[in-house]
Amino acid sequence: MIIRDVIIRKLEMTMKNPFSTSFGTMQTRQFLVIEVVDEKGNKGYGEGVAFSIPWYTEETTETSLHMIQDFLVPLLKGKTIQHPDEVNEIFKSIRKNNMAKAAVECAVWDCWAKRQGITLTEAIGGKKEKIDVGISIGLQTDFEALGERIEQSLESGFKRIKVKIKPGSDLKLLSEIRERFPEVPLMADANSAYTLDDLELLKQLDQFNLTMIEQPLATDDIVDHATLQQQIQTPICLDESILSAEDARKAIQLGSCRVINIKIGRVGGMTEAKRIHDVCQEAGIPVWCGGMLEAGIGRAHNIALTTLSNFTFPGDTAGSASYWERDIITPEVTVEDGTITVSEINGMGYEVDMNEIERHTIQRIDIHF
Ligand code: OSB
Ligand code: MG
Repeated sequence: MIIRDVIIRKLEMTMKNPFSTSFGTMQTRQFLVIEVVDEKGNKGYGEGVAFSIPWYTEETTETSLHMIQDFLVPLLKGKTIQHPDEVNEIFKSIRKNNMAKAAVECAVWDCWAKRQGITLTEAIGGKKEKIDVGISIGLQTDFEALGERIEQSLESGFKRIKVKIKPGSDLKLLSEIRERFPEVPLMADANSAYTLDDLELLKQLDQFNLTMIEQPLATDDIVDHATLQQQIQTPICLDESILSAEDARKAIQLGSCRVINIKIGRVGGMTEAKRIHDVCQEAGIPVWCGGMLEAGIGRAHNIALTTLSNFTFPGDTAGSASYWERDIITPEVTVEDGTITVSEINGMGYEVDMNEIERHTIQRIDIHF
């Protein structure tokens, strides 16, 4: 396969609800859509999940656009690609910028699967026909609002609830949730809002029977997380700290976590996501698929990834309607009884809705080799 054209689009869409975490609130979502076209005319799509502000990782929509246009796409020029795993190797000369890499790499995966006449799920070796999903609920203004959101999510059938916590909005919040929903599979995501100075507070999380606590400490830490895991019963799940299969191996070896959240963008693509899955499976560490408030293309890739066997906890991949008035794919991703049925359509499993994509495009760059 030889890539002949790459179209980079920057889109801006407004989410139905603002989403708040310990690092801030967002409602306007800027993201990239990468379209690749091979020499036979097959097309593939990838979504660049970086936010417009560098609060989750250092990347932004603009930095990933720069990396893709000026460094990553030029590396594909003239290359014959036998298998999409090769893209990870081709991009190795560029340090980090994982979300930029993943956007292009996922487009190549989609294109290659279509060219082979198989689904992306088959292409990566996934086996599930349905995947279990949970929902991540952002920080709310008060417990009333949060309770309402949890209630609605449970009625819709989501398999587990994840809430965001931060200093000042943690123990009391979780105890209120537990009072009203004693049995619900519940987890809390701190997005790095604590340090080991908060050890006494973090120990108290054990009383809430959380399935896990996600990324309590610094984004780049695996040492303090190991110290913390020794002092608490609640399993630690790492998100921000794991950028590669090597990171996963080291974190597991140190005892820094008992679960890993895999996000394709954070780790630089589908190939690296599969590797982390395999490293974890080998070590008996379950994984689940995280979310980046994706539109349909990113969501489709997440669904395919989740079909791998060690994705044993429900992921954050809710349906399109949880985020958007109207998604950029058809059909939209729907959730029934807390599960998504994996598409049998070749490639990523959904058609792109070009009208919707065009409607939200605020910048477009065409590259032809
Ligand atoms: O930490 O998992 C996270 C959203 C934006 C940035 C980071 C995170 C999240 C979520 C929401 O928790 C996941 C989703 O619903 O897509
Ligand atoms: Mg997280």
